[in-house]
Amino acid sequence: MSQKTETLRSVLADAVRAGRIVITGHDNADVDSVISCVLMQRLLAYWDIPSQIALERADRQSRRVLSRFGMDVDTMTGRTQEGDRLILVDHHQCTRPGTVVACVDHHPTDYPPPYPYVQLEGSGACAVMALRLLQEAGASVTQQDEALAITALYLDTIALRSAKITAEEAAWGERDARRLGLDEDWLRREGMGLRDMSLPARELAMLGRKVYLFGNRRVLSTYVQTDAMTDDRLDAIVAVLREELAREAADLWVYLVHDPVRMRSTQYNLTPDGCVQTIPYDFLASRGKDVMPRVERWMMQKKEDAPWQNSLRS
Ligand SMILES: [Mn+2]
Repeated sequence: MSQKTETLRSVLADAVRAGRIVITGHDNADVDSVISCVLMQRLLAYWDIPSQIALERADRQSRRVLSRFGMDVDTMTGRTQEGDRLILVDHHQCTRPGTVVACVDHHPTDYPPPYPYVQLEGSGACAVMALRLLQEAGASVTQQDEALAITALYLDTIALRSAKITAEEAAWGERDARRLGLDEDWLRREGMGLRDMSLPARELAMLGRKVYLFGNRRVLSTYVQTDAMTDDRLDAIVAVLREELAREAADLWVYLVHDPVRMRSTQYNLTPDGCVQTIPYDFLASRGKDVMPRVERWMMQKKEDAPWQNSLRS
């Protein structure tokens, strides 16, 4: 067992004496969050530490994808309680009742949280970090574990194309998908996740919704993956976002349009004063790696009277 896994094991062995151990992903859990929970629970089972998975809610794609593996995501949702000891995977800001004892995440931050065990790394998928922990702990890793981690990797990196995945990790993912006999066409299709742009603007505006708390500032973010965005659709989506920004009384809404075909992203920052700032990327930007750390820095440093435009230069 590595030093890292030994530290995690002893933190959890202490925690289980204080309360029920609950593993949870981010709100509106995506495939990577769900699979990270499953693999983390495998690790705890290997250590004979009882735990439960309790997601706030799971998104539609995760329901569809996990059912291919014979798993029912609905059995993994549930509430947490004040006395619970929480393990956060695929996020590091706690949004639910309970005391966080450990966090394994791949969303970088300049402001790491002070939990007893914190592992923040720049991996394409958090599920890959969980798979590595299983291996480092000496547990026997099954083909199903590997297949789950590779699936999470494809789906969390726009089919291995996002800027958050290294060339080395992408090559490993592709090689192992082949070795395990996974359906690569299906992985690519699910990973690219191209949306039907005839869907209602409200639906296109609210995909992949996440809430961030940066100091006392509340930031919401959603995104869409498409190669067919038009000015008209974008106007309709922005109108919905303006409404939602006001309704949520948030400080900022970050909307991302990822075009996996042309391999580029555009970021739209909507502020309560009605402005929309557009930031183009000439690559597929990652919300966790390229976008939110910069927004976090901006929000943490922003003076009340600072002009929005000046503070996002980096
Ligand atoms: Mn993730």
